[in-house]
Amino acid sequence: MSITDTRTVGSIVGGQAREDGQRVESRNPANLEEVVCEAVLGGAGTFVDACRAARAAQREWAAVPAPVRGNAIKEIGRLVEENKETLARLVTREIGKPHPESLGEVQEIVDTCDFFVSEGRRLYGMTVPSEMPDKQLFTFRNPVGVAAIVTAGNFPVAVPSWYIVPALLCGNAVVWKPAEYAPGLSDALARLFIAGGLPDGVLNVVQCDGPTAFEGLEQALEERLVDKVGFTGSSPVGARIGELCGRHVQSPCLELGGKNPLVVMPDADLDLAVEGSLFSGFGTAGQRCTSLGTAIVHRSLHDEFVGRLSRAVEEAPIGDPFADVLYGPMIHERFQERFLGWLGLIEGHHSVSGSSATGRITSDNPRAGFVGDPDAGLFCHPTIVDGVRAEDAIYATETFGPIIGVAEFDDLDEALALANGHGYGLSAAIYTNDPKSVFRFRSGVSAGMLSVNNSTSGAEAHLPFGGNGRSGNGSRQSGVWVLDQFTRWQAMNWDYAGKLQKAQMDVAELSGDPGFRLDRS
Ligand code: UN1
Repeated sequence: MSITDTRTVGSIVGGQAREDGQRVESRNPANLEEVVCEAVLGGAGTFVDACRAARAAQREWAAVPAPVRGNAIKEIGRLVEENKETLARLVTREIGKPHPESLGEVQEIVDTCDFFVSEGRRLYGMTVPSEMPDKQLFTFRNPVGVAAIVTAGNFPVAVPSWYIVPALLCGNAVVWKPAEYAPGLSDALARLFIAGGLPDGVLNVVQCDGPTAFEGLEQALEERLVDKVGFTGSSPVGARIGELCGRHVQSPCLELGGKNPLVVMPDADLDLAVEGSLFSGFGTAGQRCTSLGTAIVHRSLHDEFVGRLSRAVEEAPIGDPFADVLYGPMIHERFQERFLGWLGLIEGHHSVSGSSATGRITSDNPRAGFVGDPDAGLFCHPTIVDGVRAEDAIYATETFGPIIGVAEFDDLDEALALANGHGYGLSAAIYTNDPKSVFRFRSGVSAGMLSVNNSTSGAEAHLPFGGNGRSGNGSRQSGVWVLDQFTRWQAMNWDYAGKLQKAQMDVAELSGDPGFRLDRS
């Protein structure tokens, strides 16, 4: 059976399929006639049951030696790699990502598994000298327990793997609530994970909508069934999750929105900056948390930059995500409606360029060179808003979709003020060849991730990923940094002196005159 043979998809709780609940269809956003699968959405009770199943399975999983848990991750990575093309095709069918981007998304899971396989043979603690003789100090990483992971639909398999792979490797059990508009993908990924050798209950999947998951999480936290929450999604929902976790003295891992700046310095390679802006702003139809928000361009290059970028956007093919296009459809109707709402922010505001039309691409509101049938799916025109200033609503609003703003600056301090002023701090880019500008920008920008002469999106899978301010609470995913999300440090001291030694009080003195006395008389 192929991993994509899933006509009806339900939750997986303690290794059992749950097929009771409201039935919804998942449709191909590039061709709404095509039903990708049918999903059964569970209730808050399903979420709580999944947390119970995870709680019951976690201790035994934690007792499996970490290198053996690593072997399961190795097997999962191999299975994902073997199914790369099939899974990538499903990414394109279910959420409309252009096929090369979908392949990249699946590769990100493989890279994540590769990294954490060997982490199973590290998970290093330390041996630390004691201040007393015949005593040794140690640190150990312990699993946190049950991790509840809530993820978004724009990276329906890669971003979940950033949480689930390290969480499992560290000995936690997981309850995953994927985006309800990508159920075929979450089911396929979960089946690959389970086929990799996870015992029942170690990975549970709850297909449900956001408010239901929130209700379930509230109850599960109340019953002390969840020890860590991971959330990727919007800043307002992240704030609510942070509040809820705070009530239970927990700090969640929050990966939230962005309004990512791309600064073009006067010495920039303009072709490179235009190419980077095109990919950052319009790749995945602007539906990445790392998508370009505002290009902040030095006044001396502004007109040339806007002219070249507008031309590049005009000429870019848009449409069928299986064809060679810059971008395909919006992920889901909900994303399209929200995006069309944001377009209200620019009405009558500034000159709009990049395309003669805005809003939905249809046969009545066409785009030249569109690839495929625009009426079949959820396609939107690309929009460039010039003349953005710090006081404009669009400057501080994350507009998840194919739209970017352009602002001008005269000196680097002004560029930095524009890069930071909205309070988001996820990703930023600077185009320059001047090391002084690079390092002044690096230390001045609030973003957690920074590119020099590259786009705001496209983070590699083993560097810390995450943001500050409205973009997150400082938690980081990926690489060794995520281990601090899914383990807790335990300190141990071992005294073999055979008598009680008191820290700070029984500390041995150096014999003789220390010779360093400062005599104040
Ligand atoms: C996201 O949009 O939530 O850096 C994650 C990137 C991707 C991940 C984006 N590797 O654009």
